[in-house]
Amino acid sequence: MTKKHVLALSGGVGGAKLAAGLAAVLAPEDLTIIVNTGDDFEHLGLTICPDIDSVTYALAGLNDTVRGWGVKGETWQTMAMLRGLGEADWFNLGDRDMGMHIARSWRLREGETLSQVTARLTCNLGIAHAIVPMSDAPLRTQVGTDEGWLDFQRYFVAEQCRPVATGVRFEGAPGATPSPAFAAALAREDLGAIVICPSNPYLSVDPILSVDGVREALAQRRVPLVAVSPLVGGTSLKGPLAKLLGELGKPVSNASIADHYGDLLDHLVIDAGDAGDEGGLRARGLCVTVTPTVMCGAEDRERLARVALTAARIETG
Ligand code: FO1
Repeated sequence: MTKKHVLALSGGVGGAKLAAGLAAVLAPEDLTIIVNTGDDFEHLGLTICPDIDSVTYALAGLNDTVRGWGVKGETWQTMAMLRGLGEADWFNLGDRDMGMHIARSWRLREGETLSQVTARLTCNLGIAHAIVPMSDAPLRTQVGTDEGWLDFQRYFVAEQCRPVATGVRFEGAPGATPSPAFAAALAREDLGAIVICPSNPYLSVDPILSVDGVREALAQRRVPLVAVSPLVGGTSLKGPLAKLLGELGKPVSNASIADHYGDLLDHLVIDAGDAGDEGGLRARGLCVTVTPTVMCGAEDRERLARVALTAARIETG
């Protein structure tokens, strides 16, 4: 049997870009995209799943590439009305995006699991590849700060990552089991590689690794595990990774990314601007590919996907 199935682990914006690249170069039956749900929260009675939305919109070609999240060509009438009504306006819900949150919340309330809802909505948007929540149980990321523990979206959006971070924890773990499709993908006989997309290891990938049994299952699978580093030129392009690393007392370098994934990691793909990190990474026994990792368009996404797959010894044709 050819072991060619790829399991990709993704957070939001940066991860979603590589996930879209992988979907562009792999057939639907050869790819399962597992998405972080630690950022999810209940807001104004709706269930919001920002990373599932980012991956869904990226694969459907609906994503706003300038803002980095949400739907392109968005309008904001709902927000204006909510504001006028005196309701919370710190988290921006676009008019088109609202359709997603309403549909998801409605179907969940009707008794579907998050996996079932996600499969339904992605399929109805014409996406053939499997976008799978890491768990159907709530596992919520919280950031410890000098102002106390904050729920992820409070830290990220309301506070704009300003408080000094002291730690990260996942409410609901242990106790959250992998979603059925995640468990099935981990057990596939034809699993050929695991690709960790360029998402924040602490805030976006760790929640996935914290789902019951996942870290152990990944360690036991004897297939290449390749991570694409989210650092670019010694910093994070968007998001709080560089600030977070500094506040947690870790160097802002790929050594910290490698340290974080530890024994799980076989191969790290790093940005050309961080070529200076290569020697140190190789000295710890890692395989390294140095390549431009900034993804500005479809061509960049597909090229980086092929680089990651080559590192994972997966043929893309
Ligand atoms: N990010 C922001 O910085 N501000 C927002 O108001 C905001 C709203 C939002 C609504 C729906 C959605 O799916 C994502 C949204 N995001 C927003 C992005 C999100 O907070 C983060 O990108 C992820 O949670 C981190 O991966």
